[in-house]
Amino acid sequence: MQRVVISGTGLFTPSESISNDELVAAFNAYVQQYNLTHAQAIAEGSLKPLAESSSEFINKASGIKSRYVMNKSGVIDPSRMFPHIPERADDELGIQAEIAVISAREALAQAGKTPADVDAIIVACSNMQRAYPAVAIEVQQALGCGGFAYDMNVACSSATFGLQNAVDAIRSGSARCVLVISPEITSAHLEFRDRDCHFIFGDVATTLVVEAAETCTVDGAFEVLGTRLVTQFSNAIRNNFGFLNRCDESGVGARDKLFRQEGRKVFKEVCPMVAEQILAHSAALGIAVSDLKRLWLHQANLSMNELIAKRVLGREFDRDDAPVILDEYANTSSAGSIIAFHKHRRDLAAGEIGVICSFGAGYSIGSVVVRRC
Ligand code: CO8
Repeated sequence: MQRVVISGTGLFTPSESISNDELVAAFNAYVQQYNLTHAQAIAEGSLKPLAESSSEFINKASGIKSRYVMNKSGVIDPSRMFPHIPERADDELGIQAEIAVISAREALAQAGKTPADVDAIIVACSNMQRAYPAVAIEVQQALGCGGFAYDMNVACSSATFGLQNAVDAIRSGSARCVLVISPEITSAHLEFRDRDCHFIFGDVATTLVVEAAETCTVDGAFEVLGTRLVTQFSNAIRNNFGFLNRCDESGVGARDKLFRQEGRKVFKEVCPMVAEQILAHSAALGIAVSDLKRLWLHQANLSMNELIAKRVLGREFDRDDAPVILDEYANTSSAGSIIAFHKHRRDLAAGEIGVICSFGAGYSIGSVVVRRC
């Protein structure tokens, strides 16, 4: 069977970051204004007052300390509470394609490849900025690549699902070098006026260069030993935004057209599934748990990752075993585990093994077992 490697990674990080304190100050100013505006209805009992948020809660419940965003001023303006991202003309490069291209160029340089070497691009992320043409095809043109390109969405698991598609394409011979790009502008689909989730997400773009081992020219690539995907339907993480919305005017702009979740339920249901998947996947490949050097986990919640790492590795949580980037980046949906891989893989010695694992809405879980070449 054709051996496949990940030979390069790229990361685009927005220049603007919001600390918990800044986010909470904006949120609480919004809450105070809301309660003032609706003071009469609240006093009459027909409307519930909104409760304030706190940095202590956010840090303790999630481990998140800050998040990068494409636009900070709109998010922390209490009279707006969402990013300001101006529309662009059809003949300009779109914002999602722009950040995708930046991360792709870094990944290609790291892999020692040029756009001419790439024959497939998969843009895999939670939210696409339009229905068509595919963002991936726009990226293909902007980079100057040949071959084919398409978009796919499996929420937080998009990158690992895209990675399996890339590996399968190379093994089947339909491509030799594939870019898996995750440009996540999650701030546009987050309700910053909802205390339960206003702190969760951040923006970023990542790229993986996936190619046949025989074409790889750089040191330190990671061979893909196996990929395993699983899905199980759940409404616990859901966003009803879509093209049918306009067909029922009563729902336009309603809360369910943005991200929402039952965080506790997700936590309880997903953690055991993820630990089981990593253990079963490693066992199926004949890899002992003691040989797993690193877990590059989806970055949604620190306690979640501590629990999963403990269950899989059977020892106390150590950031070296399962690197944490969510403190700085928050949940960047499909890009989270790839940022962890991008930043924390170079210290592995040749032959050492790790697992990239994503999980999220769907539910969906993707695990990819890799070995440093
Ligand atoms: N400040 C102060 N208090 C608060 C706040 C706040 N901001 N928010 C809630 N509280 C209060 C609650 O009201 C509650 O009070 P009470 O006990 O009186 O009822 C108390 O704090 C505890 O609330 P929770 O039970 O909600 O708190 P948890 O400890 O469970 O923490 C988390 C909440 C952080 C959400 C946690 O449950 C979690 O992280 N769960 C996992 C979530 C997860 O992994 N989700 C994956 C989603 S990502 C994904 O799949 C991608 C989707 C696509 C992305 C699209 C981009 C937008």
